[in-house]
Amino acid sequence: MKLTHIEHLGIAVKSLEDAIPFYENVLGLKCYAVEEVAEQKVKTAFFMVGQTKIELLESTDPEGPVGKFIEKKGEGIHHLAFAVEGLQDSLNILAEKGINLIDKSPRKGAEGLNIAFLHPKSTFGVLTELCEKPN
Ligand code: CMX
Repeated sequence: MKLTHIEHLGIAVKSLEDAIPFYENVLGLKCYAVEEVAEQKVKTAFFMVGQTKIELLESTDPEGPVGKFIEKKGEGIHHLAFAVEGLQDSLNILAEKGINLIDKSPRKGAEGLNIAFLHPKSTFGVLTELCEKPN
């Protein structure tokens, strides 16, 4: 497997409207995109810090993954996403090693990336995402 960098950090918030001003006015970052990912039942807002993104996640459905997370744990760090070279090959390697894959093959995520999640029960409590830019 070849992880190249931390692609983004996902942070669950109750409201993008409430959270964005903290990142912009207090931390001095710029929100460069807001995007709804209907399949994931979230609305996302992106900020760049160096080569790493911060992805704020607001749930659009209480039964979605972020809605359930906030209900159970409250706002906070939701997932860690690594950029990887060769996503499908990496998933095959992880499956061989007995890692619990939420996605056995890549699907489309925000910003057109191919993504796949690993279950937090297999990754020491951190929901882990692997991302790859499409060719
Ligand atoms: N980080 C760490 N642990 C988490 C978690 C998270 N983000 N979300 C759930 N868990 C834990 C739960 O606390 C629970 O632990 P316990 O059994 O100890 O209580 C366990 O995982 C299973 O939780 P669950 O409630 O039974 O299962 P869920 O139905 O909530 O599903 C998960 C959990 C991770 C499988 C689901 O959220 C998922 O498939 N996530 C991947 C997709 C996703 O998160 N999309 C949103 C972001 C999209 C984007 O970035 O664009």
